[in-house]
Amino acid sequence: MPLLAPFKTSYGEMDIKHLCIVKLASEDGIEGYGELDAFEFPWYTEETTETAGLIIKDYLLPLLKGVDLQNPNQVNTLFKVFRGNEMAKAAVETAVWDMFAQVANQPLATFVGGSISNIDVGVSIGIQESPTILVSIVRKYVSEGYSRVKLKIKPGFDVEWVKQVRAAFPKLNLMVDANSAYTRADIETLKQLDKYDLAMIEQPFGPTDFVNHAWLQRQIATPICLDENIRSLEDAKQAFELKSAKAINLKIARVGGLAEAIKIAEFCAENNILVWCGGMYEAGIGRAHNIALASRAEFTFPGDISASNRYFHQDIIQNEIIIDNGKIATPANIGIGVTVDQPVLEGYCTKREVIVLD
Ligand code: OSB
Ligand code: MG
Repeated sequence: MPLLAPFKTSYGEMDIKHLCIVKLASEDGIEGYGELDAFEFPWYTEETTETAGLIIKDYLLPLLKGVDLQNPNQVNTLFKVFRGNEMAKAAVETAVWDMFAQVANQPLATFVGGSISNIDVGVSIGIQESPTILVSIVRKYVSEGYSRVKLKIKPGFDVEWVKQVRAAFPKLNLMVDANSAYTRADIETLKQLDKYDLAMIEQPFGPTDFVNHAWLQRQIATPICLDENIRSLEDAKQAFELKSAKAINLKIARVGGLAEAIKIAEFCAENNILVWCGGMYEAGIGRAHNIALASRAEFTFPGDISASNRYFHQDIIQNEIIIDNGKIATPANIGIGVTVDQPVLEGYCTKREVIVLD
């Protein structure tokens, strides 16, 4: 799916979102949908659309063969025999959750323990050429109702950009995300960013670096939020023990699915770590899964859950996700609660594979 505008992070620029949609069907006719979050290139984690597709087909789906699932949480346990590949696992696991919610005759949000029917939403804005352009883009999203704004930063595109946005919007719930672009040598820049009343600084250092994040957190007042570092509940516990972060950007796909995500959300709430729902430019199916998770009571900070039209000309679901009065309504229909627009999906489709587990 082409993105409305290229999105630039410290990793690079993206203008097309490669999608892989997983549709599971049971013998008794129940269908569940999951969306793979991996990108074309392995810059956020090691996975790509291609590698995850292969892992799903050759390793994960065979694990479900002949298993009489009683509970969607079993999938997380079954998949633990294989290391990593969290996004591939999540694409399948979330489809199983959709099926079980339908069997329970509940919206997925209710089924996963959610209770918030209108969620606050935030927007993530890519790196812009100049602070002036950035300020005008922020203004557009604020006028659309986004109640929190995240700015992507990298060295050379940071303090001045943040300074000008803060000057234009003194009260805005504002934060930055570096996607691992800084090192200890950048401490002076990071201390400068500490002056702009940011809600948090997301992932300044390397993707497996707990120690240096703790080192930085001791020197700045702004909470550090970890994204890339947190791939499991164990990682969240490690961040807590080492005091590497005060917040976690929780993405279903990065932690291997909804079961692990729920455990992490519970751990964060119990240990006073701010947890919120991140995004990966999902199309409608992944977006619906994110909304279900974010409807749980632990999610008190607006997530990177924007409307369908923030990224796409046309989403793959019939009623696109919209913002109304600054909020997104949790779908009330059973399962993921959105209906896949088959002709639109077909229109984007370049390859289809049918796998029969018998
Ligand atoms: O770091 O949170 C991130 C998108 C792709 C990969 C990593 C990240 C992001 C975003 C966009 O920030 C979030 C969204 O709006 O979906
Ligand atoms: Mg991030």
